[in-house]
Amino acid sequence: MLIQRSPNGIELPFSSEITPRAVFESRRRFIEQIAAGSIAGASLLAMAGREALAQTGGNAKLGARLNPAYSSMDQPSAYKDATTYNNFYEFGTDKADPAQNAGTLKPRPWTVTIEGEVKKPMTLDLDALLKLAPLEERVYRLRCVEGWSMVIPWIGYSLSELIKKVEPTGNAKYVEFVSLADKKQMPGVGSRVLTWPYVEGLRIDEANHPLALLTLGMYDETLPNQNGAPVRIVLPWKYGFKSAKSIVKIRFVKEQPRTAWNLAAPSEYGFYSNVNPNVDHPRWSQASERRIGEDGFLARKRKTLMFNGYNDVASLYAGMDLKKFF
Ligand SMILES: Nc1nc2c(c(=O)[nH]1)N[C@H]1C(S)=C(S)[C@@H](COP(=O)(O)O)O[C@H]1N2
Ligand SMILES: [Mo]
Repeated sequence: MLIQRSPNGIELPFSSEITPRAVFESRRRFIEQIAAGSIAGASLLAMAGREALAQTGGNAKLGARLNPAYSSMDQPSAYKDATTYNNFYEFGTDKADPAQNAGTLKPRPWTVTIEGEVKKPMTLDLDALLKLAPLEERVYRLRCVEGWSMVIPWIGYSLSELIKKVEPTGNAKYVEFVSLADKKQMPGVGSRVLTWPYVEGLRIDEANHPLALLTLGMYDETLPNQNGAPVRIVLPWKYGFKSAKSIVKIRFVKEQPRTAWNLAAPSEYGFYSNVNPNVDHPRWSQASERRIGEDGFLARKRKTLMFNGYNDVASLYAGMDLKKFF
């Protein structure tokens, strides 16, 4: 491990084990912010000595370039945390279940069928998806409605790249994402916690927002099964459950899709599910959050930000009452 001295003399560990260029670039920007005095001392202390990026899973490398314009300065979560503390109910409801049980998922061969209100419906295999647009690394915060968050360097490209290819018709008002539901590969499918398949949805303008990421990897490797291999979406301004994993179908539709969580508990899970500290979930306050990995003696609750801090998306909801459309 290389130790680099920042402009104000604080020593930061440089992880050279993985994505050296991306790590270097993000740390350099981090250092610039420290120099500018815009990062609090507390977060600096919290990251000191941590080896968040030291260990990855050994999946195929993707060689993506960091997109600094769409990346958080927050310290990325440890790969270990991001891959052992998961929600993926197709593999069980405990946080440790997906890492334990998702070995039966077969992420190759895989196809995604794009259908509905489009001029060019198509079925793409994984290689076609990997080549559809240049892969970018984007360090996004992911906020779960249960009150925890992580910071993950995802790999993919804007979902809008795919949407362009299929040419939606004027009737395409919403986009529906359907996850795989195969009992043979997924021991949790058949349990009564949710209706299967897992379905999520977006309004078409939300789906076209550049932050919406069609995701094929993380930590510069292909996705681990428990994180939704081989392809998922990541919507950093929405609660984590909107980011459907292991997608097999993308449908362009006229009507607002009935999502799995909305069907299970309509009073708890609305369609929009934008991160909003002012609207509490009936069981969990949304005002603050616990960053996974920050549970040492320096642990502190972080204030949850409107749209999870991604204010770029605010114009999508101009004029909407976000307490009503939660
Ligand atoms: N198909 C499917 N997608 C899913 C889920 C799920 O149970 N099934 N859980 C969601 C929830 S609640 C969260 S918080 C995120 C977690 O993503 P991660 O495990 O990669 O952090 O995935 C979301 N996508
Ligand atoms: Mo979640």
